[in-house]
Amino acid sequence: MERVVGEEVFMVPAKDGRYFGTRMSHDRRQFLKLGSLGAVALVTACSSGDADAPAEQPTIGAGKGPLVLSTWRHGMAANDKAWTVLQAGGSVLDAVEQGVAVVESDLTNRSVGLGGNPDRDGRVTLDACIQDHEGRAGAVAFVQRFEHPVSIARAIMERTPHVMLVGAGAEQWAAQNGFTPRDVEIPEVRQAWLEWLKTSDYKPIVNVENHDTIGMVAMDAQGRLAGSCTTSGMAYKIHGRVGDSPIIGAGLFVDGEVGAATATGVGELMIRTAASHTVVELMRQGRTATEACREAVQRILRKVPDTSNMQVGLLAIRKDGDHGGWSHYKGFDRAVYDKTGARMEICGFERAAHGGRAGFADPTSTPVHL
Ligand code: SD4
Repeated sequence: MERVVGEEVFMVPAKDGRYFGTRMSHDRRQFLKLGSLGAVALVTACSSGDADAPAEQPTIGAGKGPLVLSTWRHGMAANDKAWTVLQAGGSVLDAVEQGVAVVESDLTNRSVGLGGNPDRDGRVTLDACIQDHEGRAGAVAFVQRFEHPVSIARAIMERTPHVMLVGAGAEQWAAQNGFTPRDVEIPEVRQAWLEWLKTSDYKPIVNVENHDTIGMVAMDAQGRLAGSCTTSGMAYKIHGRVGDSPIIGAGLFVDGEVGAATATGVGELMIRTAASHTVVELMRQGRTATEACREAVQRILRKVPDTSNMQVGLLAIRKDGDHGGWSHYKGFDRAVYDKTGARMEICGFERAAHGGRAGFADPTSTPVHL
């Protein structure tokens, strides 16, 4: 599809609750944006009694939750759990914590939890974060021997004045606050690491596991948002390396007024570009979730010189219920759970394969700018 100059595709809610794409000129979009900006400014100024109060950016109206989205196929089991929590009346924060905890406990998973691949010193080190509707956040990085780093992250958020604890300090705090360390030795993981040591060749391979980091974003029936992200990071990384997954704004970002985004792939790329925050800010400016993810992926590809063989996958929920994802290389998919049930959806991508052209494989969203 050719790029349409001066127009963009927007997702518009239809009566049946689904979304369809419609084109809107920049002029009209700008007009609508300014219109809602004016309305917000008016309300803000009236309620505060301050005529000079700065105008807020427009917020996006609450949509039709519940909705749970997470990265890769292992997200199906995580979403199931999150959905059950929401159906039982649990909070959306409980849902995103307990959802990804299912994958953390799965010792067959080689990129999340204690079953993950080790770093180059043979140690499994874990990163995680969580963020709620109010923007409160907790994170933990470079921790060893704890099954649920996401729960430690939540405890840091709720019980300390800090956002992030790392390494030995985080482990000490966790042990003192009700978390029990656990030793896990998986012979085949150790064997693979010993094999790797023979060449010690550190090289990201696109989608080689296809069940990487789990990032989850969710919305409850009232439109409240939350997100979580947890990983054992890149296999055979340098001991001490921390990726994007526990970094608020890089691996996860939630803004209760706008939407939420999370990331998977080579974390350094997300950290350098604050990728999840970028996605949320683009949605604030009026992009659909898919458009925002795509623009953020393209920005990474523009800003970082050599991204060949490096996967980046972003997915997002907009507060009005629109959701989508985009990746650098083909192969990134997302697990979705909404009122119509649970399913996998393929995300759009920039490259089909090495040197391939951009494509679009998302049946739920409208292609833009291909
Ligand atoms: C990291 N982003 O540690 C994680 C790894 C990952 O798909 O997501 N792999 O950089």
